[in-house]
Amino acid sequence: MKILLTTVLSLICATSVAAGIAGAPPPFDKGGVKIALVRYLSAGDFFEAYEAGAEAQARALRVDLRLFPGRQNASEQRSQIEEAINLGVKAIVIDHGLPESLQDVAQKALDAGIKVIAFDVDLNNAKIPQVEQNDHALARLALDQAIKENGPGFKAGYAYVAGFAPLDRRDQTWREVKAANPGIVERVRIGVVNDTTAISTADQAKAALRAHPEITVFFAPWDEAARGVKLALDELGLSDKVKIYSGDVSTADLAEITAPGSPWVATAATNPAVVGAVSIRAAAIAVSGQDLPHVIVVQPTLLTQAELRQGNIHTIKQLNAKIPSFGQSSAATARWIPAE
Ligand code: SR1
Repeated sequence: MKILLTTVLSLICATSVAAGIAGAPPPFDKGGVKIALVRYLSAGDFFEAYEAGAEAQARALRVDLRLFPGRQNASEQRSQIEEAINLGVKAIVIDHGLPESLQDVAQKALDAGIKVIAFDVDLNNAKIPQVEQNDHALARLALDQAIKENGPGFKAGYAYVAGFAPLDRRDQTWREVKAANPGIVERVRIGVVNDTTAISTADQAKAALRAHPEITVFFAPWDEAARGVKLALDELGLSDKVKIYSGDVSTADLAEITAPGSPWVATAATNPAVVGAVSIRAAAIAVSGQDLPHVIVVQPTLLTQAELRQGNIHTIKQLNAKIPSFGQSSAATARWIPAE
């Protein structure tokens, strides 16, 4: 019975991707277009929501989306791109990764006539459009809020790992903000990227906060890191002494931010599902032969604890309804592309 059901379900899926979209340019008018999403990281709220958004947009486009999960393994990501090339995909979305291990294999895909879109990894190639979240604005929104609430002078902790394009861009803004406000002093820097970033960050943050009791602000511009700092503050009983300013948001984050006594007071974020959808739309537009800007931007929104509590907002769905510019993006759209 289970086998029969699975077979029927796969037939339904195959039929719907094979159907094509009336009025769409080739090859989308015929359906069955294969697009690969090759990732460097898959664990964490942002990456899960990004994938869900990419899948929803692919379904709406009747695209046969091939997903390659990220395990922070540069050579595996390279092999996955080779595999996607051999599968005969029409486009590859490369999501994060280390530029030096991807540039030649991305060029190999282009040489094979495959369109390539990069999300949050700078492949330094004029033929590869780049999707990003305006990371400078994202960091600026969070830091302006920190200055508004704490004044232009405070001792800060900072969570950062170099080598990831979005974090590097947010770091440029952090450096600019410190240079413009000499009273803001970075007392400690922590950072880790792994499958359990929040827990690993919590361990580092506990040591950092014990060593630097003068810290009153923590800038953690990735929600996994912010969750780790919050865990540390809760465990050390310091939640009323230090405020967290972050990047990113998820339904789980909203619960942490709005919880009574939470030190996580603001985040600047896009809806990651929207970013996933934009990445797939960009790939589809490239395959259709239409023009794309070189940089495709999804703009972030500042979300403060006070406004979230006041608006009784607890889920991403509620945020989408409350802030239309958060729930959708006009980036990489075309008349023939259905909404996800
Ligand atoms: C390790 S890089 C983490 C960031 O990637 C995405 O841009 C998310 O915004 C997240 O903060």
